[in-house]
Amino acid sequence: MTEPDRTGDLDRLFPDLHLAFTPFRSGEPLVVSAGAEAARTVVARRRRNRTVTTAALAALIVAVPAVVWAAALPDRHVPPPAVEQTTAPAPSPSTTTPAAPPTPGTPTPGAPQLPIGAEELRDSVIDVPRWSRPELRSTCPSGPIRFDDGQASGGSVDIRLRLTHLVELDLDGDGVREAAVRLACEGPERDAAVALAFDRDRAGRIVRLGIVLEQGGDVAGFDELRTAGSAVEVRVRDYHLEGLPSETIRYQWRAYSWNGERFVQSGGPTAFPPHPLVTDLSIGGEELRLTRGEDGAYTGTLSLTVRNAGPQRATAPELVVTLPPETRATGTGLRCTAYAGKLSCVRTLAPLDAGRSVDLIFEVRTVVQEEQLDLDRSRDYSASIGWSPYPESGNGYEDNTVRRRIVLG
Ligand SMILES: [Ca+2]
Ligand SMILES: [Ca+2]
Repeated sequence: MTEPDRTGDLDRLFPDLHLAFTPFRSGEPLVVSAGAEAARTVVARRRRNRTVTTAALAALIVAVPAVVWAAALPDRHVPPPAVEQTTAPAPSPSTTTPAAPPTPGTPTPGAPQLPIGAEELRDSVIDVPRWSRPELRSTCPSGPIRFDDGQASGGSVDIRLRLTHLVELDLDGDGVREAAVRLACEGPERDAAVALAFDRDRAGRIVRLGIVLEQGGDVAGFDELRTAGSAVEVRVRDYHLEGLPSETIRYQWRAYSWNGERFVQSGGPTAFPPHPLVTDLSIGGEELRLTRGEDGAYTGTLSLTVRNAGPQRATAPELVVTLPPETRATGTGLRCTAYAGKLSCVRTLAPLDAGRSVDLIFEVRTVVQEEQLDLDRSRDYSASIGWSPYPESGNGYEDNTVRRRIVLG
């Protein structure tokens, strides 16, 4: 039985995997420091309001259940849930903090702080934080941006910002709902997201309270938000969705809470355990020397070493070798195709256990007359190893390709 010719997939194999995953594994901290000045203002205001309103407004308690507005944002014509007001018993003296005198120039305390609703947030100006990944900054805008129906132009026809998965909850325990939302920067080669929380400033305007979570570290992405008490729970995944078998991607719910200064993880796992389908392969090779034979052809031996640093057994590592088009390569299991001005060869290796290495040898031979050899061109070969379609973690791809000189002598 003839093996299927997969050489047409060469361009897709390792370079694309590398490109697809490296941007989501930049090693940046999971929780980006928020601590905006607005947040401090809000907290200070909240302290004052709580002090005063506990005594003055003991009869009014705004009982607000945490509301999750599921997967897609709700139809904007659906009104937000009504705020239910109930009469509560007067607080006992022991829990009542004496009212502080109002600060001159500040709004008269006593007016209940309005919760933030989905409809309002979807049609407001949002202070989009600067994207922490440098490669996003040129395409994904930041700063104050007006959203219309949950969307905003990204400054380019191909880029748009979109609000999804809005949740309403009382982040700071003052009895009034704040809001958190997933903000995505979408476009070609772009799938970035940040979860943001919002509150109101003293004038009642919506301000960004902090960054709940941004993609980075072991979080390749996240696609859902929900509430758990005063925490925002985020469903994170360990790999990008594109180009991978769905069973490869794992999900976790991680909880983040506002500590008065910033969001910190308050629940759920803090890391993904080693992936059963991900291991760290690497490849090494030396300069390829071709010597002239009696028939005028140049020949040489290409020696490569493939290693598996673990932690898993790679059941079918795939080798890709790229050579100049004037050459042919032969060796066990090697299948070569000349196209696009180069010779590309692939070989599927035998299973390689963690901690083991294998040496590979191929014969390389020129197939044109010496005068046809383009000696002015850069003469390199490259060899890459991968366990397609499974990605490597972190910066694991950095040692998966070797490029060396070819020397005619
Ligand atoms: Ca609150
Ligand atoms: Ca590697």
